[in-house]
Amino acid sequence: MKVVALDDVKGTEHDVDGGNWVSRRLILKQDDMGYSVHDTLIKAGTETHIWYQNHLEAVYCIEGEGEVVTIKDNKVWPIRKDMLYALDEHDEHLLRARTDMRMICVFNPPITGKEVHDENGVYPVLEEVESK
Ligand code: 9YT
Repeated sequence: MKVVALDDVKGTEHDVDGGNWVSRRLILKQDDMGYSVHDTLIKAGTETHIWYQNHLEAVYCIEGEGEVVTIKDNKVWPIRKDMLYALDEHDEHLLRARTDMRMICVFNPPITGKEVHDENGVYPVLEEVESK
């Protein structure tokens, strides 16, 4: 069995600053669970363009509020504490944080950590339209 404390991840290579967000990776591919689990803070007032073409992601909001806009239909999905959204169709979307948002994110297949430094794999277009 394994126990991971957020405090043990903070300040390590698994504590990743993505600009609009900070992601603490609690479980990664190398943990052999078949998924990765991240505690992610989305900064208030940011808009992030995300399109995980190679991953499925479920995102459970445990603090704050904002919205997701799915690009294909321009639909706005309000998200607040105690709500989960699942990108079950690799949905290209905009994530807008009205307040700071704290999200528990699960990725299948799991993130290795490498994708973070080479965003072309997981976040192919993130840099083009990162924030407003
Ligand atoms: C909610 C979301 O996808 N934010 C971007 C960061 C990502 N969750 C990550 O790498 O932890």
